[in-house]
Amino acid sequence: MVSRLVLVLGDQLTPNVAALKAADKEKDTVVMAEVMAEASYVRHHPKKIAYLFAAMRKFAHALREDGWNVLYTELDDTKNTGSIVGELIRRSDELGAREVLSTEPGEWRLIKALQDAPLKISLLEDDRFIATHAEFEAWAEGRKQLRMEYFYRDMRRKTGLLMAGDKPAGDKWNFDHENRKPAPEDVSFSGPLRFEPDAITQEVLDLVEARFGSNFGSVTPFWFATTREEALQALEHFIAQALPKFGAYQDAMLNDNRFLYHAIISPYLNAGLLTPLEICQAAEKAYENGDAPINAVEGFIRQIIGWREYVRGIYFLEGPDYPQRNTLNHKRKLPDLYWGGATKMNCLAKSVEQTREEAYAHHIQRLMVTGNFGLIAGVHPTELHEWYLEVYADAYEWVEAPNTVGMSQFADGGIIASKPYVSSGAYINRMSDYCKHCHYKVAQKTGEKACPFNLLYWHFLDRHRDRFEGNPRMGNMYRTWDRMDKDRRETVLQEAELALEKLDKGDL
Ligand code: FAD
Ligand code: DLZ
Ligand code: SF4
Repeated sequence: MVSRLVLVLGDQLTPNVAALKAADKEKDTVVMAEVMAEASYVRHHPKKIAYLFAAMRKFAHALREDGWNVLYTELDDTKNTGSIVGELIRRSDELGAREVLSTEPGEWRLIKALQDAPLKISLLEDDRFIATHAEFEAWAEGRKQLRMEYFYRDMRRKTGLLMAGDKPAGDKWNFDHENRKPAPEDVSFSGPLRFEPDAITQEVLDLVEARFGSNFGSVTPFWFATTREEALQALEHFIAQALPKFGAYQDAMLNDNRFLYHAIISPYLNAGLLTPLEICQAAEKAYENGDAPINAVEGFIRQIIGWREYVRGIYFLEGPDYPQRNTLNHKRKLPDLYWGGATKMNCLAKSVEQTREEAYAHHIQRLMVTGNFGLIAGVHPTELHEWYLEVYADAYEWVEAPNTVGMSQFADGGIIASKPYVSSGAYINRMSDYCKHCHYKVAQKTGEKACPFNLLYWHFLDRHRDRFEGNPRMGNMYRTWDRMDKDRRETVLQEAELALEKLDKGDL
């Protein structure tokens, strides 16, 4: 008789996950399962499903090699019950197990399902993060504003990353003012390391194509790493070839380059193939060896021990209703262009096209193109939340929802962002070459060819005046608007309304 089952979910693929650390290799049985409930609670991008199934199968194999007893359910197994809880019940019955060890899932939905299951399940805190729940709660306690920057400094102190004693390396905590350069002419980075699918991955690709081929996104070409060894190679490749320029061009976008100097490691990090500390230590080493400048390394480390930890803290602090928040009361249905529907707006068309093909877009494409547009067009934030959760290979609610609902849509009322991330076309034009290839004219503020971002930006500010005009960081925006003559303001608002009508008809 087996005493315990050990649940390992698709985004917990490391021997260092809490449930495996607490288990006994000699006595306990690992349960892993490809199930329809997880693969279809949103219509995930086929690449995301394929990546996880391939990585799960290979991780199960590695666990067996390491001496674990693993019960693995493939999606098409005839006895597959279709859900994680169903599989735990089935395996408990089969083995006569009385207890399940599980690492806390990254989504409230699944936490609740495990808590409600008719089984004795111990939910262990997921300790793959720098900050524990208790540490984040203690940090947040009593603060009026939960600003990432202060939390980040605590994480620097806790990890010792880029610290010279109790001072930050380079005498500054944050080198952002040296970053944010516009798009470069040439990019020296050849992009992320690409891996040829082996037989296991190929089998999964066929399965996913057959079962999820109608979801948004193409399953091939498939080049993701699917093992820890490969993910480590991808990390090394980024550190050597792209990190030095990561900071400077972090916010830039290019029509014909999807990756610029980004790491493309979030799918690996979020599923457990890499750990946050090892990634940051590799970057820190590049700085110490003189291979990468402080602005790049600090900026990169801040994304991981700052933003990533911080958004997770907010997700768990705020509770299960967080993803449904809609402070600005936005109601527009998600426009078809997010699913590849025709649009003459080149920045959106290109960001969506690469999302469809790669299950990847970098932060500024997500925030300042698709996110910004959704916000100024008044799209319902829950619809955008579901879209982001579906289309990116790195998406799990704990990280996606705070980024979308909070940072990008201001739907949490300003917990994460101190002001909404809205911009006119000028920002996109400064940071990219998209506008050069666009039907619309970014310099035109009104008229047939006026960039829709220009119109909708003012429409957003005007319709939310009561909420935002007192925001000290937005005073300039309202002053500029108020300085325009009345007729011009009316024209802008009328044309913005027309643009919204066209958007709803799929004609913008
Ligand atoms: P790089 O730009 O190279 O950054 C390195 C690493 O820093 C990333 O791999 C990631 O782990 C971390 N990071 C950077 N920014 C953030 C951030 N804001 N929040 C959390 N981690 C961050 N990230 C996800 O991992 N999953 C998501 O579902 C997700 N959804 C997003 C939705 C929106 C609307 C926005 C604006 C951002 C979202 N992000 C999400 C954050 C960010 O866009 C991605 O982490 C990043 O684009 C991943 O690509 P990369 O590995 O090339 O990152
Ligand atoms: C995302 C995902 C998918 C597509 N499929 C599975 C699966 O079949 N089995 C599994 O264990 N996990 C899967 N996952 C990851 C889970 O959805 C993830 O663990 C939860 O959303 C919590 O983060
Ligand atoms: Fe986007 Fe406007 Fe530039 Fe066209 S002109 S690419 S719509 S910002």
